[in-house]
Amino acid sequence: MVTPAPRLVLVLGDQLTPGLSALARADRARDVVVMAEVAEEAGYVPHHPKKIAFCLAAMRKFAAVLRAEGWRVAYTRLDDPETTGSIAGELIRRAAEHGASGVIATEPGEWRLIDALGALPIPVHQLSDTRFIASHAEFAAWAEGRKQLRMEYFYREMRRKTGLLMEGDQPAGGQWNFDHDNRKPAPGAVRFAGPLRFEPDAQVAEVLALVVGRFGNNFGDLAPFWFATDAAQALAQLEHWLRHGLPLFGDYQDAMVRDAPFMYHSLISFYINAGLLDPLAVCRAVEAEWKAGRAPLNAAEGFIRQIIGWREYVRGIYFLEGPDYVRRNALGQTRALPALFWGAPTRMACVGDTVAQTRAHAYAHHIQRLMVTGNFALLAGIDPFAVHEWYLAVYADAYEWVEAPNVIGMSQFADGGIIASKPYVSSGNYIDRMSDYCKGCAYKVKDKTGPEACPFNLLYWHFLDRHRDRFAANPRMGQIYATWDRMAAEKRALILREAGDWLARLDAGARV
Ligand code: FAD
Ligand code: DLZ
Ligand code: SF4
Repeated sequence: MVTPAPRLVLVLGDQLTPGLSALARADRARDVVVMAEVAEEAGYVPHHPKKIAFCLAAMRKFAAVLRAEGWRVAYTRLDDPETTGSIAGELIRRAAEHGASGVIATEPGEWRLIDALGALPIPVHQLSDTRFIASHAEFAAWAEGRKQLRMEYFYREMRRKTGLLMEGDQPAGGQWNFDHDNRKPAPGAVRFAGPLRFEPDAQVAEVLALVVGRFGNNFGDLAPFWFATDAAQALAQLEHWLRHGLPLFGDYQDAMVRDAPFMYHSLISFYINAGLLDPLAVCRAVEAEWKAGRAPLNAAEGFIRQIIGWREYVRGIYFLEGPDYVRRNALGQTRALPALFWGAPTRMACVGDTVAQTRAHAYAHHIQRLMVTGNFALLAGIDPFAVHEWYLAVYADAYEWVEAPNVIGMSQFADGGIIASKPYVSSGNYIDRMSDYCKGCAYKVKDKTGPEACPFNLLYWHFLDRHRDRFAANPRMGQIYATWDRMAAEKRALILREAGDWLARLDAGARV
């Protein structure tokens, strides 16, 4: 009997899941798994060293799991002298080496790689990524014919589909959404000690040495490295947070405290996105905490909404809108990304602290990403593509399918309002209400003009004024424009002049 030629089974750095559709379709007696640490993936944006180390360490450990389960794994290390340096190149090289008849892959999370696989000179079968709750077809069917693609309605569909927090066909507690309970301002003290810190073992230490040598100059601190790098550790982090973080997650979801970078957040996005934790299983564990009376409904619902609502919804938008989505710039903003995003000193405590935490941990929580750095970039008129590349580089959970809709759509309004019905902009007031940053800032949040005026106060009106044609007719923004119009003409002129001067100093590289 002739043995059929093997097929290559591609497993990418964010596909570290035993039940991956490509593995499920393959035959471990016949096929060869291909995993490759490659310069192209490590370098298409200047990733934070912690992100690279996490990815490579988790890939090496996952390869060991597959081998233990009987798979043949052709694994390329970053420093392999034979490497071609790209995923496509490694597939071609391995196909020749093993006489493979084709490639079985689970669809990657970035158009860049989907296109690269599609262009290979060998047959490639790209399967759906079944780790998500909604398929592309389901999302497209939901979106079909709707004027507005509001997350809230999609989320309700996902609640019905999964049965999470449902009592028959009704939402538990009689409400779909408990967001109004989740806006408490910064607490005096944060009782959650933050994520578990895992001591690097020998395998992780080897990766850290490689990363420091090759990517030590990238923005971001490699040490101390404490991320989970396998499924068991990721599960331990989840369980730790369920007990100690979840109960107050809802209450303080939107709050920011200077010395508490993690607040009550779960820090599991790295692990879910890489495939070490299953999103649905995480949600069922959260629901079980609520059912057992250990977590309130506002916390459980708030968290589950982030996963089966936002996470699924942004992925749906990314694939529905297509590869040009990341290049959208509906507001025509063109300013270069200022050096303060890469750690140049700033007098703004909120921005400086968020960037410093990002440098230290490859992490910032949602409200810092949205209402501090994102808000600042939008108000200052920064080119959304540059903002997108920054977020993609600096956060350890960033892959384009999830990062781009959050940045281009939700945060920068560069998609013209597909995701957000109005831009997420605020003056310093919001940051003052939700954080303790302003107390320790060189600027004064109460000052609307003058040498110490909070830049968010100046830039807020500058933004609204320069985009008046676009937003004045938005029913949710009429009130804001009415307030602006009621101000004396001299005051408006002063605000715009001071904002312009501040932006000129920013462009000149001054410490602002
Ligand atoms: P928690 O606050 O504990 O939330 C729980 C989980 O919900 C997260 O782990 C995540 O899986 C999911 N989630 C929450 N909000 C979102 C959202 N808006 N979109 C998708 N999933 C969500 N998330 C990423 O995973 N990767 C990104 O690159 C990313 N970029 C972002 C950029 C901007 C401008 C904004 C505003 C948000 C971005 N988010 C991104 C969403 C969110 O900020 C992170 O998921 C969250 O901060 C991760 O930390 P956590 O695990 O502690 O989350
Ligand atoms: C993020 C990342 C990095 C830094 N390095 C690799 C790598 O060397 N090999 C790999 O297979 N994947 C890596 N990744 C994750 C990929 O960039 C990710 O799979 C794609 O962006 C698709 O989401
Ligand atoms: Fe940020 Fe303005 Fe508050 Fe300073 S005063 S921390 S710049 S919001």
